Amino acid sequence: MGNNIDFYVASQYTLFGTPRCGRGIPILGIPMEDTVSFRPGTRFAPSIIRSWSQYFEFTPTEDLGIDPLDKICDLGDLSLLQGMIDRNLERINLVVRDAISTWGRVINIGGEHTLSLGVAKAVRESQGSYGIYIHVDAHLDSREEWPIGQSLSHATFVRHLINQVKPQLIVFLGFRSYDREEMNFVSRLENSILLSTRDVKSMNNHELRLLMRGAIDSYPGSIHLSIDVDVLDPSVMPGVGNPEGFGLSYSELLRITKAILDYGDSRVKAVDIVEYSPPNDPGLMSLPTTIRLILDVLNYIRT
Ligand SMILES: [Mn+2]
Repeated sequence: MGNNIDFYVASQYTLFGTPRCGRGIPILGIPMEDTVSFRPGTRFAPSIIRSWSQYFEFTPTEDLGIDPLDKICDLGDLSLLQGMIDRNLERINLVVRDAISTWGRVINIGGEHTLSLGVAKAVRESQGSYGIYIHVDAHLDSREEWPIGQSLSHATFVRHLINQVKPQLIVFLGFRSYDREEMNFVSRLENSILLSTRDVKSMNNHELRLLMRGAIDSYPGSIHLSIDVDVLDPSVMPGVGNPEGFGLSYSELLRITKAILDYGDSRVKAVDIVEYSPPNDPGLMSLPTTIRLILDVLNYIRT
């Protein structure tokens, strides 16, 4: 890991008890939480996911006859500087870039959604270009400012990503709660696909897969998949900072994820699973679903 080894904290547990990296697809915890606008707590997600994962069966939802844990190794957590957004994003960029260069791809466990901006820069710099950004989220995260006066936060970072990283295609999936101004902004984007929660729910699996395949085939280059778990319904995933009703079911999210990982294949350079917030999770009832989502991503991602 070159000179960036100082930025790691080796955790007491590894995810699902897998070896530290190593060989395989690396899992990196990014406990960034610097720009929270409502209920805090995402910084605690990577460590609690690791410790609880020891006690689960490692069975993915769809049994493909493979052990998804054979594919991965654990990088531990990134060590961050509380409240220092720019330095943290730069550190994420450095370490994720190293990880992609060394292992070909990386799976990041957040942390707040803003970390995906650092990951996007790392994808761009490791590949020399940036292809498709896929934003699976109840929100568009594309406000000009939020809170008012703050340019960079977890509610605005996609606008920075568009301006700084310049994706060839941006896909918004599962949104249902937005400000009119940010909707106007994303509707005017060239090379974008917008599928609201209602749209996703109205499509069958075949239609969804056709659409994902068409999108992925029409642009070459890297794919960066960023999943905010608040895209799920609060009855499934109450443990988030900014819950929104009428969310996706787990099987709807799984269809989307599978289609992207199937068609994206080796072009998928980074998957971010962000915004799980243990302090906002009554009885930690969202934790089994969060762990299952990680396991299902491991099951479908190509080595
Ligand atoms: Mn988000």
